[in-house]
Amino acid sequence: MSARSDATSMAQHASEQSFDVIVVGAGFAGLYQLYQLRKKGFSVRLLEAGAKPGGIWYWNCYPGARVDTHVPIYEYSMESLWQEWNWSERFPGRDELRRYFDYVDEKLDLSRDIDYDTRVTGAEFDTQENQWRIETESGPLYSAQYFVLCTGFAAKPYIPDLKGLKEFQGPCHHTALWPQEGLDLAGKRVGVIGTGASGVQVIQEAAAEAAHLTIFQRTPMIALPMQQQALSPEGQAREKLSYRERYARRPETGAGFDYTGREDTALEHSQEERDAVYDGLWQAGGLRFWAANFMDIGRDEDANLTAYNFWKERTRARIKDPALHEKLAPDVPPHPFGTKRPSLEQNYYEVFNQDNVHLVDLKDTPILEITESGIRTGEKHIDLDVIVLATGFDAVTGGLTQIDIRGTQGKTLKEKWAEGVRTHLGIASTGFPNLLFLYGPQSPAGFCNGPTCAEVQGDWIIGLLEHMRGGNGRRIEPTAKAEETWNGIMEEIVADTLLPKADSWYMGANIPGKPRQLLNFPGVAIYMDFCKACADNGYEGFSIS
Ligand code: N01
Repeated sequence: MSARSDATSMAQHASEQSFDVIVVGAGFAGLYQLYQLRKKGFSVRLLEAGAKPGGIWYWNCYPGARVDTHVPIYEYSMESLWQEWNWSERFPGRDELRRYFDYVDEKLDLSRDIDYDTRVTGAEFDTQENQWRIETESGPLYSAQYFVLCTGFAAKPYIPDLKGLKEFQGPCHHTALWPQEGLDLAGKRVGVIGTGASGVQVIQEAAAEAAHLTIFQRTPMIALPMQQQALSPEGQAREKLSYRERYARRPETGAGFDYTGREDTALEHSQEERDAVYDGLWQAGGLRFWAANFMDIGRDEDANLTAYNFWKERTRARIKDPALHEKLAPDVPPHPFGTKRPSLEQNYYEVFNQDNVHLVDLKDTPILEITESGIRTGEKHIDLDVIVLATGFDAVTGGLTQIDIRGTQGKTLKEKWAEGVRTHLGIASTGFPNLLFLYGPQSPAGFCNGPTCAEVQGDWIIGLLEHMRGGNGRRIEPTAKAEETWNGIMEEIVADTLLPKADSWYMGANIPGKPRQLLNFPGVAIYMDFCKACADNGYEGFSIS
């Protein structure tokens, strides 16, 4: 290093703020890390790109944004928090979720240790000092012994390379980059591209307000009835008697809910028996038809088809125009049911009975280009005032690889994972010492209720940091062998499921060129057994020095 760059580097270090732990992301996972680590005496700073806490619920302020996990399962299990908090609906909307985060922030006094409007852009590991040096878009530099990334699974929106997209003169927003001040759709000609969970939610709102709504669908969504309910404070006071048991059950289930999948198979039952089960799950609503269903639905195509056919019949009965039946609920499933995440809907299928709503099936008439005033398909030009890009995310890995993270082997995390993700337990990656990620690739993340994993995976990470602080070392990273073993376990799991049969974000298949692999570990309880065994065996698979 030259004398000049030496001096620059010393000056940089002098202006750095230094901590034991830097946490990135003020969603469920990051806030939990901040609160618990601070309580245990670590010096912690949380860096957040948004202006307020909430993570995904800060950014996703598009019309209709609403959680698809029921409360009280979708909240922290800390009694000091839930005793004094009540919800107005079983599946709360975005504004209420944001109020919950403000409440948590105030109760736990979190914001004093958070730097908002601070997007982390890069980080480099200093092998001499065992410190991460962290850069931000707005300028401030930080250093920390441990760098804990809680960026969530959907931190990097995906905008497809549509010809002419920049030409459009009206408002055009991705759902996760929606203007915080809102956008009035009333009386407008609105086009929505994408029919995933975000698309379904915007469509339901826009259909009620827009003069005309055009829905550009590539793949039909297999959406399930939400069965929304209003909640009263009195009802919740009664329910709270069972909260402790319900929270204790969350990590013992498949998806971190208060229910789990059945142990019997669809195919061992007669159609009548099966349909009775399906009907019960349907009426109960939420994600039960997916996550509390027969054990073979996710593994056996014949079993899967029985669930799909039940869904198809129920759904078609709601759509008046028979020509739309095949478009929205086709005879042949677009992919096995549940291999793409089902969305919850309230009146999604009735929307297509409205005169102001028009479906464009992109398989018949693809988008040719976006113009100044609308969208040209293979059939015609559609005049629009607003375009909504509900086109999803570079999910699970994108939030991590969009940060220029440089480890000890001369590679960025993005370069290391260019051919596929490798981690140990979905928590750390070889060559990136003292870097830990929560809700990340090869952990349950997309298959796990957020608050559940924030707590159980979060506690495991906190345990690891306490272990290190207890005089066991200053540097930790997985061995290459442990990564290969974990990857082998993931491959074995995916081979036993129907998941590879869909071009889903679970498989990395929604992003052109992204390696195709199962990005998340399906099964919270089993995953936590692996984590516990690792810790019980002295953090087996990690090299500590
Ligand atoms: O994204 P998606 P999302 N031309 O990837 C289409 C969670 N979430 O933001 O299916 C035309 O699911 C794409 O089509 P196809 C939830 O976990 C939760 O909706 O690839 N269309 C698809 O229809 C969810 O799974 C909540 O053929 C294009 C859509 O865009 C995850 O976030 C609410 C296209 C993308 O769907 C992601 O959901 C919202 C193109 N070039 C989100 N490219 C709740 O809690 C993509 N598409 C309720």
